[in-house]
Amino acid sequence: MQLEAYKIADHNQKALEAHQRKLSYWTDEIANAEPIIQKLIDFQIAIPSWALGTGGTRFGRFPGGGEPRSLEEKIEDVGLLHALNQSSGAISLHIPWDIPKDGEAIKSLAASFGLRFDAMNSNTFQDQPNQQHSYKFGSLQHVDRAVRQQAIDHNIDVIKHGVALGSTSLTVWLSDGSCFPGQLNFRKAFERTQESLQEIYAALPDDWKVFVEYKAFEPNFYSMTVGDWGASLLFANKLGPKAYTLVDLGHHLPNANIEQIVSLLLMEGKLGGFHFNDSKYGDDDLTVGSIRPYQLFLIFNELIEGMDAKGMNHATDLGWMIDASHNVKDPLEDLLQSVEAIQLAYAQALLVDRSALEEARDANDVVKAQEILQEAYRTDVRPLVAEARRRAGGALQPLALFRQLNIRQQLIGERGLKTIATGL
Ligand code: AOS
Ligand code: ZN
Ligand code: ZN
Ligand code: ZN
Repeated sequence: MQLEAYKIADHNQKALEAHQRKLSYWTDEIANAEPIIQKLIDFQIAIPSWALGTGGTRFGRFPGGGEPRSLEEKIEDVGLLHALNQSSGAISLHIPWDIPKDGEAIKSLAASFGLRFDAMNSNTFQDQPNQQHSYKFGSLQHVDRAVRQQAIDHNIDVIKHGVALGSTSLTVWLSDGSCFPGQLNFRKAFERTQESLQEIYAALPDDWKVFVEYKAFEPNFYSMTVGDWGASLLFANKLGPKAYTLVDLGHHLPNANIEQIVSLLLMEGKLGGFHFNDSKYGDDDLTVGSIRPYQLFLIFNELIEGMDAKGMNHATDLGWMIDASHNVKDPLEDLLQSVEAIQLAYAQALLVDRSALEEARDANDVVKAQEILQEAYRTDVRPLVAEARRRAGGALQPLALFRQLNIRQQLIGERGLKTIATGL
């Protein structure tokens, strides 16, 4: 289904008066409201194809109905999100879950919804039917050259699919590692992984980037070969200028200072992109901003500081993506919440008075520094974010409109109650 523009216009018309009252504070009192609104309009967050279905856990799966049955329907779902919020203008595909049968047709379908293709994701953490070698003991790190070659070839194949769709980046997340002490020679595993990545790197087109995603644990529980930002940065540095580190918010050991990691990676010019989600315990992949919104704000604070210091373009110079998947919410409602949480944190971080903060730091005024950050964090920026959406042609209240229009019921009507999206 496609969301007709008049439905959004009707909704906005009804909500306009109340919205303008809230917005007037901004336009009257805040000098830099306009540039913030423009930055919010420009900022787009890619939706991963695997977040469009209800995620499973290792204990069970409870699909909610009307889930996309094909790549075409996944694109349609992201098109719906984008029509509602005008901030989800890209989709990130996963091979082999989303192999396009006809690249040109898929590309023009996406374009009809105003979508482009973000990073392509390879998969060497599962064995596929008819696959010759197993990844049980790793892929790019494997002791057997033939297994490594199979994984390398797969990644190169993913790049080819991406080229056909106009994507310009590859995300490599490896489950490689070991479950028990003694199982793996860490150094040799690293070196083999490095060699394999080098071959993938060599196949990258000129304008492509490769993102090396790290993860502290799971599915391997003793060691992960790309286990932290240190390992990822080592790989990225050895590979060359097209290789970057990718930060997934759920991939750290408990209480890690992610904002500091972000700051240092930016300093090194090696931060490539983000997988946004939230968590309390591990790689929980919960809705962005649902557990630790202050951390999210602090991360954006460092992102803006570091990107501005390098003259980077917020909207285009890093890969912004959600990576979430869970089993109790409507996936589309959840994604609307996640995108909004990201925009709120971004807007709040844009409000930080940076020169005052530097002054407070130089004066060792710890209290002042904290006040400056929390002043921004405690500001209600929802009217600004809504205004950015409205100006871009989206809905003032995307979630409310999604419910009013009974979109899920319509999708169930079209697709059926018992559909399962391919993915995690
Ligand atoms: C796995 O934990 C990583 O977060 C991956 O980025 C992602 O979830 C996976 O690639 C989906 O296939
Ligand atoms: Zn991830
Ligand atoms: Zn993950
Ligand atoms: Zn995750």
